Amino acid sequence: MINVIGLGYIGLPTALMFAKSGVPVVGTDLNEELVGSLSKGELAFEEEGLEELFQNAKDNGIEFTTDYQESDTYIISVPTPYIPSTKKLDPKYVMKAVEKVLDVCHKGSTLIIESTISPGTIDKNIRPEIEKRGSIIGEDVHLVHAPERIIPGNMVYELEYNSRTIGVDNADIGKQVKDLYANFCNSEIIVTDIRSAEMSKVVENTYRDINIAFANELAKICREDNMDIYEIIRIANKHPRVNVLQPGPGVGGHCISVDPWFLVGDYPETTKLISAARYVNNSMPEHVLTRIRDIMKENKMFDTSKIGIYGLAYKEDVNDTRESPALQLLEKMDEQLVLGVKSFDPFINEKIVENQVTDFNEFLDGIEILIISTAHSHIKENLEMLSDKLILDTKNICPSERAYKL
Ligand code: SAJ
Repeated sequence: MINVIGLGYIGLPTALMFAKSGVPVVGTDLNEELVGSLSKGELAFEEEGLEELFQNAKDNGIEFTTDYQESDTYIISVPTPYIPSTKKLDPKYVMKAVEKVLDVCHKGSTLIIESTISPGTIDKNIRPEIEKRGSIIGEDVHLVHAPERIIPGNMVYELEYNSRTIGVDNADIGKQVKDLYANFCNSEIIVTDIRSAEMSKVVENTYRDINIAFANELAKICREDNMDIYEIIRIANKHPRVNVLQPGPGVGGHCISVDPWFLVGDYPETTKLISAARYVNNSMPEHVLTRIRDIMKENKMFDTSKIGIYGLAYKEDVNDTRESPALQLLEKMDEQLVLGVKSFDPFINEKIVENQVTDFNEFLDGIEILIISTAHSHIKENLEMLSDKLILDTKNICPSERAYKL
C-alpha cells in the first residue's frame, strides 16, 4: 500500500493515478475539511480528466484520512515555500511529514519525497532527522527523491506521458521505485543519485524562469522604442536554434516563481543571472501598471473605477491564484492609490479581492479599460463582447489593431 501525504495539486492526482492503476492507496492530509470532501467524492480543484480519474480511483477503493498509515511506501507531496528574507527553502512542512512518517512506518519502508526541494535538503535536513532517531538509512528506511514535473492545466496527461526522475542511494531501491511508477508512467523513468534529482528539478523551473524573463525584458525594450515584440519573437523563433518564450504580466504559480530563489538563497554570490531573472519577472506587474497609466493619459481618462482586470488565476484555465501576477498588480494599484478597480475570473467564484465580481456581464458593465491578465479560453471565446472597451492585452490574445500590448 502507498500512503500519499499531502493531497494538494500534486499529491491528489498522483494518489489517484496509482489507485487507478490498481495499487492500494490511502491519501493523508492534515486538512480535515479537504479529507471530508474527498471522502464524499468532491474535488477541490478542476483539471482536464481529473473527475474521471477520481471515479476510477474510488472504484478501486482509494481512501482519505487525516492519519498517517503504517505502510511500506510513502509519497510526500507537501508545499515547499521559501523564506522571504533569505530566499532559502523553508523545509518545515516536509520535515513535519517526514517526522510523522517515521513515527508510524515499519522497518524497510521507502520514503519518497515528491515535493520540490533545494539541492542538498535530503542530506542536510532529512538524513540527520532519521539518524537522530537511531534508524539506519538503507536498512530501516530507504530515501528517494522523485520530483513531480506535471503542469497545472494538463496534469493528468503529463502524469502518464512525462519522463520522471528517481533519485536514490542504491540501484535496487531505484529499480523497485521505477517499477512502482511504471504502473502509470508510460515514459522514460531515469534513475539517478539523490542530489542530481534534487538539482535537476530546480534547474528545469529556473531554466523556464530565465527564458520568460528574457521575453519580458525584450518586451520592455520594444515598448521603449515602439517595436512589435510579438512580430520580433515570431521571426526570431524561425531560427532553428532559437525559441524565445512569451512575455506576460509576470510569472505566477507555486513553482517557477519560487524554485529559482532556492538557488539564489543557497548560492548568493554565484546566481547573478538567476536572481536578475527573478527581479525582471517580478517587475512585470509594475510595468503593466505603467502601461495602464499610459493608456489613461493617452485617452484622457481619470476614473480608475472604470478599469477592470480580467483574470486572477496565475495562468490560463486554472483556478490557482498562488503568486498570481494579477494579485500583485492589484496590490501595487492599492499602494499607488489606483483605487476602485474591478476584477473578474470565471474560475474563481468566491471573492478573494475587493471589487471582485462573479458575473461577467456585471463585470463588463461600466468598464472602459479592460486589462487581460490571464488568457482563459473563456475570454478568447468572448472577445466580441469587448468591442466598446479599450483593452490592454498582456497575453497577446487579441488582434493587434484592437488592443494595446505590453
Ligand atoms: N509564462 C509566461 N510566458 C511563457 C510561459 C509562461 O509569462 O512563455 C508564465 C505563466 O503565465 C505563469 C508562469 O509563467 O504565470 C508559470 O507558468 P508555466 O505554465 O510556465 O508553469 P507552471 O508554474 O504552471 O508549472 C511549472 C512547469 N515547469 C516547467 O515547465 C519547467 C511544470 O512542468 C512543473 O511541474 C511545475 O512548474 C512545478 O510543479 O514545479
